Amino acid sequence: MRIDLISIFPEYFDVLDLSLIGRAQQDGVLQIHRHNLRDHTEDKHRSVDSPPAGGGAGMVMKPEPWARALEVVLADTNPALRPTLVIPTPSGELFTQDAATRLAEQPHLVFAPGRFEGIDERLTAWAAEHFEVLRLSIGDYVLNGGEAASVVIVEAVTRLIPGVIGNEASLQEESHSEGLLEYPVYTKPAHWRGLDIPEVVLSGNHAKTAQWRRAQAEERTKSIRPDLWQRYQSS
Ligand code: JBK
Repeated sequence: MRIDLISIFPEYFDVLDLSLIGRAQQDGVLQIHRHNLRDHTEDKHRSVDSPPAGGGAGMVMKPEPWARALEVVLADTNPALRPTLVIPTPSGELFTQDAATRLAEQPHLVFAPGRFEGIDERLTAWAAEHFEVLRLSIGDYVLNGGEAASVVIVEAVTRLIPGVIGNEASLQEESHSEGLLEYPVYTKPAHWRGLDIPEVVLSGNHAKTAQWRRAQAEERTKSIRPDLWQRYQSS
């Protein structure tokens, strides 16, 4: 998979050189390209924002530097493969594990994380001629920009690509892939600071342990995430 990230803070994405994603790049499973949005401005101040048309608070990102940066990415892309453009925004569709699974099947993802009050709406319309455009939100809270959301999406998506994480079983068993929260987990020692591992977990009875884990997962989901519980029951 190829990933292009365009930002006024391209160094933000240095974290993607660490750990499993860094290894995947070294192994050639992933190609990650970073671009500085300001390299695609034309004025001497390299400005990327201006006040909102119609008034209001804050600043809006101008569409032209984004279009130029995206054209540079397109120039380096097989035109037959329509890349996916991800615009992280609190006004987008909620990014879920299902969305991660779909994105993991794409050959080329491009991220356009905005700062300030977001990107001029016309950028989306222009980009739709060249990209599959997805406006995605990672959740209902306020961030300083789309960079952190981009990192979250890249991590959730790339770990699903064969060869990025070693252990397929742990990938499968992960919370959310079944629609339930994870059951409680323990490790040695059996007694720790006056707290014990539940007996059934130490019993060596795999059927009983599996039953207990399932019950715990259901109990947790019911009380902590009634929204997930409803969907789980109706599926
Ligand atoms: C938020 O993807 N998001 O959720 C997001 C992107 C950019 C700014 C934001 O405040 N929540």
